[in-house]
Amino acid sequence: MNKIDPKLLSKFIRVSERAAFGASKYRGKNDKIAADQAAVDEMRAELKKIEMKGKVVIGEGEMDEAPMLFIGEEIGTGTGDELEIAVDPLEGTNFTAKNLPNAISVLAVAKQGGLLSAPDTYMEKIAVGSGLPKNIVDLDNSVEKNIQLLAEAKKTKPENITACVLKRSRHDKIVSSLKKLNVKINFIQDGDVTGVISVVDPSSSIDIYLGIGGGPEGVLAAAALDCLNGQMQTRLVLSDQEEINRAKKLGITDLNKKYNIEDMIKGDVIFCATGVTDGDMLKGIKYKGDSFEASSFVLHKSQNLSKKVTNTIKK
Ligand code: VTB
Repeated sequence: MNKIDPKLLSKFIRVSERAAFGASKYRGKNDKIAADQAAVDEMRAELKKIEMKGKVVIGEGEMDEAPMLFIGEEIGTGTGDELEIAVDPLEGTNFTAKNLPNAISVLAVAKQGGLLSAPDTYMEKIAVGSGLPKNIVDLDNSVEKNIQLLAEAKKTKPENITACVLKRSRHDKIVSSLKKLNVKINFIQDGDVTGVISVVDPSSSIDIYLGIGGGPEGVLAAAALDCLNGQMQTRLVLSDQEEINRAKKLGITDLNKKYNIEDMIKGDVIFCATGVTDGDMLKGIKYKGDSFEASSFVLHKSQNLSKKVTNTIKK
């Protein structure tokens, strides 16, 4: 495997740490736009310092919107390895604005051509943890069938399965199927990157993630699951011609393609997430005088590395 230089790992951790710090200043301030902007500014400033020929493939917006950290934006010093970066400087803008749990700053890094360039549209997602038969669940199966197959593989009954679902009316049908099977449902208000990752988190009781969320968030979660041997399948939801055109512009030709992890993430990958507010996976940013403490979840596939780190950093 063409590896990402392990020396870059601490630098990427610093990127999500600083972005989380930026967002943390707006916790409970009821201003999700300012919180997002602060995370973007910090993330961008930190990415600029890294010795790489970096390119944003998943960012804050698509090319013609020209925000900061847009798809196609070149970042880094311009020397070094060619890397692709997927960012979500603030996943959980509502959580931050209301000072609720589970806001994170997140990024993934791969070698050139390693990340699916997903448009900012919705995406169907289904994910399960490690140690299960390959392709055990499938987006084309009914919810009932997927749950039955999963329960059988886990040598248990559907009533002992816990599913994580984003609380949205578009998921009513999924929810009623789950209820019929007596599956336990863990609803989340936002933040399906954390929701999907919960299927591989040993401290969580989630067995399966189901539903429709953001496309960019899907690729970020896939990066994490790839490092932790989870399974995930996704499919873009393109609801009008404008969205179809946007997908095509990003090089997507088969609009109905079902993506497994290996279709979204190729080769080596790094994943870093830092807590903004306290959450299930991570603690939020803590202020300590002229420093702050940041807790991150860090993965690097080629090093088989998975760790939680807490660093103290000068403001
Ligand atoms: C999704 C989900 C995100 O926002 O994008 C969701 O992937 C938006 O869905 O994790 P709605 O349009 O229904 O609100 C998040 O929950 C947070 O960014």
